[in-house]
Amino acid sequence: MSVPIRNHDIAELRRLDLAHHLPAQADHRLIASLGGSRIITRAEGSTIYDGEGNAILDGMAGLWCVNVGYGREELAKAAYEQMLELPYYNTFFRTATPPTVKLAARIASKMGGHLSHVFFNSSGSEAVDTIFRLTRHYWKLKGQPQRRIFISRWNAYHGSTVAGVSLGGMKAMHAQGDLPVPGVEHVMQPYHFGEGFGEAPDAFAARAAQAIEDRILEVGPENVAAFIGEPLQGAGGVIIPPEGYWPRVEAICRKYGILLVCDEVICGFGRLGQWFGHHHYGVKPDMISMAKGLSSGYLPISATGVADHIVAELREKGGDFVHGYTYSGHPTAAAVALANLDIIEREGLVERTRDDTGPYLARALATLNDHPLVGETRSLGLIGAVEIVREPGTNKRFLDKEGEAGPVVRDMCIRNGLMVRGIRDTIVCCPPLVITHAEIDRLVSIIRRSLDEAEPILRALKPEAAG
Ligand code: PXG
Repeated sequence: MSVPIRNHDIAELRRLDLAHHLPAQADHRLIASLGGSRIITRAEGSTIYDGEGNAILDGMAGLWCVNVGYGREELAKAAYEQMLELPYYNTFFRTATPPTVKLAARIASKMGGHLSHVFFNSSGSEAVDTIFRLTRHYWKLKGQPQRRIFISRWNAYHGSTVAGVSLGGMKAMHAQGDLPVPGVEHVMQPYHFGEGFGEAPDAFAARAAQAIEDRILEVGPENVAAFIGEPLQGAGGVIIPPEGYWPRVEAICRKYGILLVCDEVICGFGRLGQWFGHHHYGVKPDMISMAKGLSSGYLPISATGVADHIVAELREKGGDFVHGYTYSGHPTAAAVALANLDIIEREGLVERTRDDTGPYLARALATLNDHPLVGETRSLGLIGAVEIVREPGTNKRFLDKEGEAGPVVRDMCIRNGLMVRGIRDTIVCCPPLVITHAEIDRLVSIIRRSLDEAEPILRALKPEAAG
């Protein structure tokens, strides 16, 4: 790389971090006790470097987003050139810019089917807010304003805004904001290992889908606007539904005339070995949200894909859809996204994930199945999970509680040079789509070593004395 390595004063940065910065989704007392955040200073390929000079294999692609890996000069050039020509203009006043229009057409060609329009936003949360507003507006235009209810799943993640948290199924997030807003119903998630252990996968898929139909009937099908779900729940712990789940969900939505919405913020742009997660599961959503891999995180940009029949309603009935953001269709972010899609196509990253690195990761993770702390490994494309349990062959957790083991193993992994997330007791990974076989081998060997090191600590855990 031609960029010189800058010498940062890391101690001073950590001091300023504590003095002035509130990092996202943080335990601020814990960060203060640690003397500030870990400062990440640079990255290349699938490796990040921190201020202490540690090289860390980025098993999370940043935050599930750096699909093309770090250090891509052509994305920097795309931003530079677009900034000189037209850094910013909006799309509010019957205006658009060249990169915005080209990106819309490019995304439409990837979505295919009856999804041929997109609405631009800057983040996944905003893309979900757009879905929330457009869904309710659509049903009003259709003369069915009572269709206001969204059905979602517990443990879903749809963002951090009021609509995102409400549609999401994270109880801790609901509790902090007195959410969800009215009109959101949550049903069981298709988490076979956690909620259907020992059950035949297809019977479990049928039961999880039936929970959706039951709730629809409970609240009245005529009141339900949409079902929303991530094709595969990422932040919830890489919950991969059994294959029979999504076709059943789609059939239920069609039966009651309910919109089907897929949140593709993590699953989009090759993560599951297809351009979009719903392509893998073979369903046809009416709206989708996408972000992260759209620009590989190089600049913030997101989009909401909208089906033709919804666009037709907007066109036919007319009137303003009074919704939009200053940065909707940001030309520089769009130019970077276009260059990012060029890379994904040119390097065949979607196909490589489907045919090569995805199956390779699955085989590599499966080698951990003999470890006494591993209850299950699973993956699809380049997203995977390792379930940590007290007794192999079971789903029993340490101290019979969730969340005792995950943070211990995660911290070991990071110390051993691998960035992963520990979600409750599930170690999850979602590496850049450019990860190599050798790096996948390293990822798995660091997880094994970290499990080995964590085992005596976990086996020594004692329940806190009562009272
Ligand atoms: N939908 C899904 C499926 C997501 O994964 C969002 C929406 C929101 O996107 P923005 O860009 O507004 O963050 C996401 C984001 C985690 C974690 O803890 C996951 C996400 C974001 C932050 C943390 O794993 N996913």
